[in-house]
Amino acid sequence: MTNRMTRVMSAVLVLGLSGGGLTTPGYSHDLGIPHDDDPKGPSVEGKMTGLGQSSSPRIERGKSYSPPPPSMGQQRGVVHTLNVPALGYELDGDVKVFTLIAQPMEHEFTDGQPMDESIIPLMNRAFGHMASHMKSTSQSGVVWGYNGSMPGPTIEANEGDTIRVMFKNELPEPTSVHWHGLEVPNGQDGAAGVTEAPTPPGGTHVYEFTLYQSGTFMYHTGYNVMKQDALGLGGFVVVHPKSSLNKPDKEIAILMQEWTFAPGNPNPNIVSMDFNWFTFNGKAAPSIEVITVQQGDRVRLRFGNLSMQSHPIHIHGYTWNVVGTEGGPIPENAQWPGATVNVPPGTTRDVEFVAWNPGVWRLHCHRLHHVMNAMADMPMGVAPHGGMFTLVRVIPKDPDGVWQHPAQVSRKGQP
Ligand SMILES: [Cu+2]
Repeated sequence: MTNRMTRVMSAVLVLGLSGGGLTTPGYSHDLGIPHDDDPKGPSVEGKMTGLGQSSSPRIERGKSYSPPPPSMGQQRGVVHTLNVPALGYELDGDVKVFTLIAQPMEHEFTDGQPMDESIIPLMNRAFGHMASHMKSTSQSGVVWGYNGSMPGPTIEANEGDTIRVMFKNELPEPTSVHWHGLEVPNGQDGAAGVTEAPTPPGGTHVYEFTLYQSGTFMYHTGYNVMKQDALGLGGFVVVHPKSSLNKPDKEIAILMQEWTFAPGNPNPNIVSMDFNWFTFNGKAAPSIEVITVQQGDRVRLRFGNLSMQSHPIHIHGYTWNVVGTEGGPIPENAQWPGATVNVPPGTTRDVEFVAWNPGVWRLHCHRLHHVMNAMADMPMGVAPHGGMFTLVRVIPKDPDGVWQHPAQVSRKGQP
């Protein structure tokens, strides 16, 4: 925990315990974080801290949360979820067994430092007055995630697999896991209060079902959804098709969320509908990973939206095909081309393109205030910093090659 974060959290604790200021009910929502100077010692793993297994709304110091399960971070799949780990699994016979633990956590949305722009030629830099604005503000928050990650780690499996998810609730209130877009038996839907009882704090629940679809799906809380989704409880489920035709060379997943922060308050305001922070995979630019591919790669981008608004995601330099939704793959003759794909709330959109065009290209939400974020020290969206913004870097096969549009190449091939 950084000193700055410790100070922020100490302030929250003091205010929370005194019942003043920040702790309006349902807003600062009892997210206690122990101090590093707590007599019981610092918390497990630094980031995995919080309230312990209590349904009491009061802050309890010195409790800590489980470290991530040992299978975490074993990259078994092929999808790269920027800034977010994959969820490993263990096999029980043919069943892929995943462990998912819902927990409060501290999360850094951005450190505000300029992104590594070494990939951009020096002569393209901003200068003078503009350059002084290139640093964005930093922002950390107290959120709810899974296995120490917000959004949760990506679950990846194949069409036809049976998966079992061992779920544990380390939140201070009941929760459940809903499998968004997946055709599961009613009892596995995770709609707590309808198809199952919510899992209480400290409780466990086992989900098990077979995957009959392929595509990009999501998981998110199925209980007290407005609050728990707004605090970050979501992630991807990617199911690969049986067919190995047209397999992409690079697969990237990007989950979109939005937040309301008041200056100096690390607790997202979950009752506000006036969002001022916008994230890809829990990160705001300049802290979102750059997507790096080789020229000629077939690239699939999987977008998911767990926010309250649609996000039209735009790429420079390319026309992609929209090849999938949360309903699975779109038949080839029904796919549509574009350079912007709108991703409405609760949907996923897969796009694909062949990375023929070398260079460094912007990829961002085209609601332009979603690439700015509030409180960012930057001139009104001019600098490439803040919000839903990253770069696609296409490394040329031949750095000295002459730029050619594919139409030129195919024309040349004609008699
Ligand atoms: Cu947007």
